[in-house]
Amino acid sequence: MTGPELAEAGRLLAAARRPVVFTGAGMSAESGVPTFRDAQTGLWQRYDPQELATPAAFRADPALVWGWYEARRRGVRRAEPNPGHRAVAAIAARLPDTVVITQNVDDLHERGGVPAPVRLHGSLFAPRCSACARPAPLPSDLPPSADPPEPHDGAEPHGGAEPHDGAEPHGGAESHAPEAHDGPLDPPACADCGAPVRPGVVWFGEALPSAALDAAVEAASGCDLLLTVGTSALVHPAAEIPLVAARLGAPVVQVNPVPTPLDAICAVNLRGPAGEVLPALVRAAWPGADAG
Ligand code: BV8
Ligand code: ZN
Repeated sequence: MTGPELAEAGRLLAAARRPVVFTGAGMSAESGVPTFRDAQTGLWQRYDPQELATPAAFRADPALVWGWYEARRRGVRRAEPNPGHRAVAAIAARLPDTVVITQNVDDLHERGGVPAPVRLHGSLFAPRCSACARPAPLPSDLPPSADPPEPHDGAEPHGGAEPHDGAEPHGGAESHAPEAHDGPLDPPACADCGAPVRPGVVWFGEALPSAALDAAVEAASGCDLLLTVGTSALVHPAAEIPLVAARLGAPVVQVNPVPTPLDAICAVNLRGPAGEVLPALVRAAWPGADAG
């Protein structure tokens, strides 16, 4: 990507001291993590994500919803941060007052070099009890001494037993049970109260974590540039964060291959994929810089 828009966006970034980088699912698209707009795959294509991501869906069918999140968590585990994630880390490394705010529940910002993004919608890696909110271990993180997963085809438990599908034994319990199973999966029970464990994400109809929302509004209110990357800006209250920055006079630069409701408030709209545009933007701001 080149051209006057990129040069202008580069100028705005080079002049910034307190930038906010606000990201959505498009940020991780080039890492192979489907966006909410993308069609779901396999069993899940029968379901609308906005219906599955609700307390009502979990109450109605905990195994279906837990299975969906386990499938997404496995997908993210197999994914790698893309050059866009690394460019965001390069901006934060160069400008220490950068605040990264994400709607994503994957951990690719952290793995891409941004240690503590503000997480508006939670994480796939922070399960907790659906009743007492006690943090729960990730199924795959169960210590080896924990009782082995239920044999699901009458074969011996996995540890040391014959491979159950004739193939080489997979490495470790995690890659076994969850890998083989891409459907409904009973959520573990809370070690304290026995209630089902739920994913540590914010479901539709649920309030955002107040600390994260407050930190996001504060950062957007005090920023001197807001970079919005890969969001359709349709989910609230997250979609209001770029508006807070614009209302207080900060320039907003958007990275998205297609127009969104944010176009009108943006000083510059960079039409392209984050994995290509963000490294180019870092180089436009700081020629010769390592874009991560
Ligand atoms: C609440 C976690 C009340 C779970 C998520 C005001 C107006 C209208 C509706 C509402 C409103 N206020 C509240 C609502 C209701 C609702 C809402 O916003 N509904 C929408 C759909 C109309 N909001 C809520 O329910 C919120 N809670 O309001 O609670 C309350 C208050 C107090 C007390 C009690 C209750 C909670 C919302 C959070 C829901 N959880 N995620 C999970 O992930 O499973 S939202 C989830 O969807 C994501 O986190 C993300 O936020 C959203 C998806 O949006 P995007 O990230 O933007 O992704 P999308 O797929 O849409 O678009 C991708 C974009 O990337 C596209 O533009 C595409 O062009 C672009 N792209 C693609 N490839 C690339 C790219 N860009 C760059 N590079 C590429 N390569
Ligand atoms: Zn509990």
